Amino acid sequence: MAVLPIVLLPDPILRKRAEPVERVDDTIRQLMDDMLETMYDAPGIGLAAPQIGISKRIIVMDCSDDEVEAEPIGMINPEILTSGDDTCTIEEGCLSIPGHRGDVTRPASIEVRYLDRDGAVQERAFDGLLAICIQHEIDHLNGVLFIDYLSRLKRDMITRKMTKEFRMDRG
Ligand code: GNR
Ligand code: NI
Repeated sequence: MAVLPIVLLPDPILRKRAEPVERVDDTIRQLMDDMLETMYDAPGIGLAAPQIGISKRIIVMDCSDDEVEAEPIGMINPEILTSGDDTCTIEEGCLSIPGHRGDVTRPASIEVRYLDRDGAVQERAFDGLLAICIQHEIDHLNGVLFIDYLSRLKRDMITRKMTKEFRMDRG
């Protein structure tokens, strides 16, 4: 297993639509293990493959609280089948936009179809923080970031700051 570097805004890979996985094999399973290790190391509650520079439709999450045992979930080619009518607003953050947060409103419950790490089709309903996290991660697969839901003023401010930091780090 390996902790991989996390790609930051404004890297253009974060704005690309990721490609579906055609075959779930050991390489994909290894990638999911590395993504989980990277996510736990960060630490974060979710990670999408584009965030480690790989434009494939793979996401991992763990929204269990610190007290209980880890509950890692990995999804390949996830699709939201239905969204509930109730919404939920929480302050989101993103490992690719460190130091910035903002309120985002999303459906509170969703039904998702995906392939698990054995390549088996799963259909499951989710609510609570996990439902929010899955939507945030699926957005990443579509080139969408949480700042896209904020006001233009706030989004532009965050983008400008991240771009400036990127230029400074590059020297
Ligand atoms: O670690 C994360 N926390 C978080 C908090 C609220 C809503 C979504 C998230 S996901 C984020 C990790 C991340 O950037 N995943 O793409
Ligand atoms: Ni994110």
